[in-house]
Amino acid sequence: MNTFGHLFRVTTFGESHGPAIGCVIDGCPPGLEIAPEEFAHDLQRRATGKSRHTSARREADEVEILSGVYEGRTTGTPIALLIRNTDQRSKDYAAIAAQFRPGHADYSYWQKYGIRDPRGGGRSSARETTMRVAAAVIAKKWLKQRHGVSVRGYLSQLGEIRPQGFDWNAVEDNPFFWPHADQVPELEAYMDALRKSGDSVGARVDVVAAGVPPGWGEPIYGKLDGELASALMSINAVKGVEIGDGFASVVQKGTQHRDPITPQGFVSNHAGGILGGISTGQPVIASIALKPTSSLRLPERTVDVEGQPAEVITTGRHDPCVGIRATPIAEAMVALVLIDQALRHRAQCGDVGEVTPRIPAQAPVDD
Ligand code: EPS
Repeated sequence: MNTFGHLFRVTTFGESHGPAIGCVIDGCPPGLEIAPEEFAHDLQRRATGKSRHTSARREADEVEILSGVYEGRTTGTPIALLIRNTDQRSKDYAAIAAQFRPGHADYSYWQKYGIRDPRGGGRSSARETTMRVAAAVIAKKWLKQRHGVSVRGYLSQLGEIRPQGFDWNAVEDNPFFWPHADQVPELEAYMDALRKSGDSVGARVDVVAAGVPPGWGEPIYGKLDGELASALMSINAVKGVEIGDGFASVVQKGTQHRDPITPQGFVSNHAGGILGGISTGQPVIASIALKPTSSLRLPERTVDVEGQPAEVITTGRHDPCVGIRATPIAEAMVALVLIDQALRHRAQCGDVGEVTPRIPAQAPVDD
């Protein structure tokens, strides 16, 4: 399955070392202004080669709009976007073409299809996420213009390190998407030591969608949180998804977890902006856990395609922490779910309106 969404449907194609990657977006509302230059900001936020802490591969990631846009506006017909690959170095993968990297999709792809493109991980490469981010540039723009929704993320944990403060303004000013500027030197030193050691580490990313109106999401099988979980879990290396308090809810009492409602506003947001699979009008909050990268230069036991024991060492240009580049990707998946749910809500319930005056997201006082 390479297609995502119901009414705003995105199909991606391409491999990491193939000639190009691309996507087709079907169902985009017509009349939205969009120019090729508008893709650059988010694509550069996600790109490799931007700091010494990520893969050194350098791609221009320039989007060509092949269809669906006329005189700068979407026409409602399929939008095809293409990005040509220019910096493949496939020889790095020759030595492991007949081996499996422990912890990598090499093994499961091979067992499923009986064939794989080993160059750069082929379709299992994080390169594929480029097109999700490109498609979400359109989704984010529509969500902002039509509903005032903003979708922003940040790195909320790197290995054992957690933010000691929070400022949205800090997030875009460092290569980690870290919300506390004072800790950036600590992160740099941590990543430098990790890179020297040859090992990798996991991370956590939080995404906050503010301005989502109440009512988006479909019970029972199209729940907003269910679709967010599926969308976020489809990102390479994601091993866990939480909505709101997530797994912390396990030890909470009901009196702690519920979010009191006053006419002035919700008093807290343990629910992460979703109740019964439907948005409440509070910020939608989702978090993901990303595993440590499996492409390591440190040797490990494996087998070859014949099942014979082997030792694997991965050379090439790899991210010691894929989580560092995951913030724009997580934002993209949240935006793609939101636009799809917004269009579905409009189709079925567009005439309902807001039956009770909207409860503001934040209350000035507690209890
Ligand atoms: C990746 C391995 C590296 C990364 C790549 C993701 O690829 P290569 O070995 O071809 O340099 O550079 O990331 C990207 C190319 C990208 O645009 O995100 C992997 O194994 O997933």
